[in-house]
Formats: sequence, C-alpha cells, structure tokens
Amino acid sequence: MRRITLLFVILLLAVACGSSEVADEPSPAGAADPGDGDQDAATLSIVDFAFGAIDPVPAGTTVRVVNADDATHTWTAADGTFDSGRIDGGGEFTTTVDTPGEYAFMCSIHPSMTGTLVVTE
Ligand SMILES: [Cu+2]
Repeated sequence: MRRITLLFVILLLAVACGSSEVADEPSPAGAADPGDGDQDAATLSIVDFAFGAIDPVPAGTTVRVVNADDATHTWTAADGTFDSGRIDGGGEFTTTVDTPGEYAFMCSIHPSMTGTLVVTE
C-alpha cells in the first residue's frame, strides 16, 4: 500500500511539473494585442530633432504628433493643410486628416526637420 502511495505522489509531481511548463509558454493571444487598437488613429513621433516614419493613413484618420524631445517643435504642412503651432517638449498635438493627398511637412522652428504624410482615400 505504501508503495502505491509513493507511486501516486511521483505521478502527481510529474503532472504538476508538466503543466507548469505548459503555463510558462507565451500566450499566442497576447502577441496579437499590441497595435490592434484604434484603426482610425496614427502616431507620428518626434525624437532627436527628427520626425519618425508614418505609414500612409486613410482619409479621416486622427494623427497624433508626439514630441518626445525637450525642445519645442511644430508639425507644419508645406501647403498649410495642417499646422500644429508650437508643441512644447513632451507635448502632443492631434488633428484629423480628411483630404487624400501627399503632404510635405516640416518643423517651422527647425526647417531641416521634414517628412511626408500620405493620406489615402
Ligand atoms: Cu523643431
């Protein structure tokens, strides 16, 4: 009887170890979460006196410009379609782009900072 109990305990330990290994595996569901949120929003970052990349966005998208620098910057379209005005360091500016097109933009304080926003239909 004692031997059977011992076998049972060993079996339990084996099962417990096995299930904990399974639990340690990363959940595939978790990997799909980031970036899945708001389809109608896009973020453009300003880091180290440069605009980050921004993928083409459909018309009607809300664009959020985040100034991660300490310096003040602006996000200004060459044709005047949008102009954030001064965005203080750590600040942000949000606008909605409604008209399809290709918009060259720059920082009016630091004209060497440039980029292009593509708005699709
Ligand atoms: Cu600037």
